[in-house]
Amino acid sequence: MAVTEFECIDGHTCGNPVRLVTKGAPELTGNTQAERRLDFLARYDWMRTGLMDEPRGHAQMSGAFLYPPTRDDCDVAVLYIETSGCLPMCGHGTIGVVTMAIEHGIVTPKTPGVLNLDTPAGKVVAEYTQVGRKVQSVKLTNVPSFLYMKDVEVEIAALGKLKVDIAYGGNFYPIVEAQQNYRDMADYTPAQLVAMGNELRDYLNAHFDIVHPLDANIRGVRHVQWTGAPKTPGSHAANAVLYGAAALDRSPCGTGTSARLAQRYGRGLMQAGDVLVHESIIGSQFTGTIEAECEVAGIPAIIPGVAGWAITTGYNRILLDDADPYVHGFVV
Ligand code: PYC
Repeated sequence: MAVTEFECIDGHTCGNPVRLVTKGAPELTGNTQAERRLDFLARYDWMRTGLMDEPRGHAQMSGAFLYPPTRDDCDVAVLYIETSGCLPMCGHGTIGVVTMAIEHGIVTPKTPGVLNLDTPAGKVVAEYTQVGRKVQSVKLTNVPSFLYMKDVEVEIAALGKLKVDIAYGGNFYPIVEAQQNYRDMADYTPAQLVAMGNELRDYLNAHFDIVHPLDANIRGVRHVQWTGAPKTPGSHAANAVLYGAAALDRSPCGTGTSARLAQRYGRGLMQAGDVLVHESIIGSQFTGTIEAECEVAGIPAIIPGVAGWAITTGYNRILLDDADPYVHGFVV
């Protein structure tokens, strides 16, 4: 019988949890952070389920391990863990990780105020502002993001026929906007958004092979972005993002906001320099910006910026004890 021990800093980004594991990261093989992610999934996914799922975590739980970078232009490498799997990139997670790592002196950036992150999806730059020890805000410059498919016809039991756009912002997102059979996320309970989102995700993964054109290991839909009219002053749009079996992101979702910017750019509704203040299901806000235009395998793309804040809520020493029948977690 073995006990595996982890030390964690717990916190949240605009309401969504972040568990930064500061001790207990397994040694991984791989020349890139993307390769390390595959090694983690093959050998250590039980750590993710043990740390994220019940009874040590919950449906929304999301976190990260830190590693030395695999590339010279980065300060630190991040491995994202979440109830839905090991994400190529996580925006709210990154804002939380940067806040906690800087406040606790876990990483030292070469340039104060800027942390260069080696993520499985590519390089992400985090600029942060600090007053004393406290990080006040973090702005990410995310990986190239693009509209992948437009007006995809789908059908789910609860809503009937829908048309969705699929955009990439570090993960792939079907984006459901107002149309004949869907008006606004506010028309549904959280449980309905979860159930409909699971059905839509399953439909898309069963009918379409959704693959990043430059990295075949980034494939499939894990999240669904329901949209609606914002309620918080200053917001331009609202979303409710499903991930895992039952989680609705309490933040406006960093990679989801990047995907929404890319979708709007791809449809000619936004251009370089434009700003989208995005609001979550609890009314918290990220400021999304189109930082620059680029191309991904010939597809018009953007470099999104996403800004938000995070806070530390506590310190957690977690034991994965083989004597526990639920050591590797469970999902209800
Ligand atoms: O902020 O990118 C994000 C994210 C992904 C899943 C949950 N949050």
